[in-house]
Amino acid sequence: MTVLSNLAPIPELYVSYDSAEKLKVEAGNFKSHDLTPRQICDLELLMNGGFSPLKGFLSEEDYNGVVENMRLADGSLFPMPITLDVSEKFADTIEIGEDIALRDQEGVILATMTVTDKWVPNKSNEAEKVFGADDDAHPAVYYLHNQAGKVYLGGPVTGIQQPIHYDFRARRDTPNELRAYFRKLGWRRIVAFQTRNPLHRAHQELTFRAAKEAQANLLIHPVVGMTKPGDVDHFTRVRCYEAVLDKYPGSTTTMSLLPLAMRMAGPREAVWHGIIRKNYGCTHFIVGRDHAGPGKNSAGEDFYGPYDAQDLFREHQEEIGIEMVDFKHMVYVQERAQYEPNDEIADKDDVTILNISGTELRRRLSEGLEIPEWFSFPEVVAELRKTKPPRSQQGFTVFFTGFSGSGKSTIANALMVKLMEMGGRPVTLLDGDIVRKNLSSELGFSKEHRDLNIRRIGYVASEITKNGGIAICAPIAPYSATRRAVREDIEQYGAFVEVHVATSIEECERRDRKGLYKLAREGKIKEFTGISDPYDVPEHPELRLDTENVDVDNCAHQVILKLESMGLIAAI
Ligand code: PPS
Repeated sequence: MTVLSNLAPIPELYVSYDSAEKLKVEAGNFKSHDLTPRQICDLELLMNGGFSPLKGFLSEEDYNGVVENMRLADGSLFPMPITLDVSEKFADTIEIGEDIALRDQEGVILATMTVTDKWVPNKSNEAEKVFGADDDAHPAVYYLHNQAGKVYLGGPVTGIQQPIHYDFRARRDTPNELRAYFRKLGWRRIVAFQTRNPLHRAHQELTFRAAKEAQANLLIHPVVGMTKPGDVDHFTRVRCYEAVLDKYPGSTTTMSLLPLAMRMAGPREAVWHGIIRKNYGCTHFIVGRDHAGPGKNSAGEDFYGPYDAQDLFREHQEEIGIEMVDFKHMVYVQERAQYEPNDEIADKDDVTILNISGTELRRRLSEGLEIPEWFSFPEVVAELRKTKPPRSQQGFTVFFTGFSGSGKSTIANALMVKLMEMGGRPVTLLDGDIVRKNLSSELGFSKEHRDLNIRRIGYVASEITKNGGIAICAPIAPYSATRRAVREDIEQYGAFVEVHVATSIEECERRDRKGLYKLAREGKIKEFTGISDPYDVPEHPELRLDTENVDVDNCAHQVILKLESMGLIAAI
């Protein structure tokens, strides 16, 4: 197929400046929905034409078509349900035909929507059909079941203003801005490269080759909306991309940032990415091995086959009007000191092929090990090292859990002193009793209040961890689901070391240091953990401490040894 770009402007959903000002005032009286970060990304691409032909959040009929066979009710191809999920409580207040205001997280009205549809989706069916499995290990399925509201609202959107971005403004373009840029430069064949990772030499080589093969100019089009949890943050990535841009021959290549919220939907996602790039004026699109793959499912297997995305894209490229350039797996051939496509190396047995996987790269970064020049550019490695110092310099949280009187506070204090003696990072102790005097002074011991207490401790610990400090927490934290949630909050920024202080309830009651067990037995304290309220024993803590036959100093020392074995403190 031969595609030449049609760079005429595409329709946007914005009203004119004057009308926007009026509409904004009017919309102040509408019921309003505060958009989630993902919905803000979706809205931006709806309004600027990136999701063309969509004119708003999907109606029920369009949704059913997209879920079942990747088509809107009018037959146009669209593989991803772009839906406005809301709470039941909000949905109950909305009448069909009503206009609502869509606000960002600070309350700024970005758009209005006329609600034409309101329905409760079958989320399991959506998960099966769109993502291939109803399995929470898939990040978009997890989102669907655990974060998205129960009800979907659909209807056409009227754009008032773009979401506000304060970062990298000069690098952000709407489809029409990019089309105008291509027109101005006389670019008629443009190959887009989608990425959510830093670029290393192999990527630079493959994108360069793809552009040569397609006889096209190159658009590096990284996603800066939402990517897979755990990815390198986009601030770091953009600084890395800027360093790599200099490595391409002058004026052949440009970079623009795409505010997309990825779903990691593999084959469907690839087709969606193609439609978006077509809207941005591109003629070619690079599709890799395992494009937008979400990793392993809960049975430890890949969600999609490595070439499923390429196969589905090939089927639809004519209709989208964008040609696929399939990704070459580039490897480094040491003897020839260059990158070559793996499947084109005829003398494989006679040469040394070098490759560093993503996992190996992360290991080297976290342990402060060398990253060779053949693998990446020094500027990129320097940026990555700034964001991800070795583990022994990163922040982390030690989270003690156990019954009242189990010895958590005493061991936590001893640990704090030992860590302060070592120096290097600030140490903060968030002890159960102290937190309840300060941060959570108004809370009691109902399940709801305990959860709130632990989530607050987790929030403070995650901030400390993010900023390179050591947080030591010592609450009872009786419920495993809450501990898991706190672990997830903290692991975005650093290690979470759960230590179960496994003193038995009998021993705690025998010690009864504060006299509380006696009162609990007498019914004078209600909902007392271990007596009249449950404690979920941690199944897989990083460390379990037996305090009944071991002294405090030794317990704290066991924690230090654990931290050392995890690389969190330098060897002692
Ligand atoms: S929780 O469940 O994690 O929110 O509890 P936490 O904040 O760690 O509890 C701190 C101390 O409160 C005392 N206390 C009780 N504990 C358990 N159940 C009930 N009903 C209760 N009422 C008061 C108890 O002494 C806890 O102190 P520690 O330091 O654990 O001995």
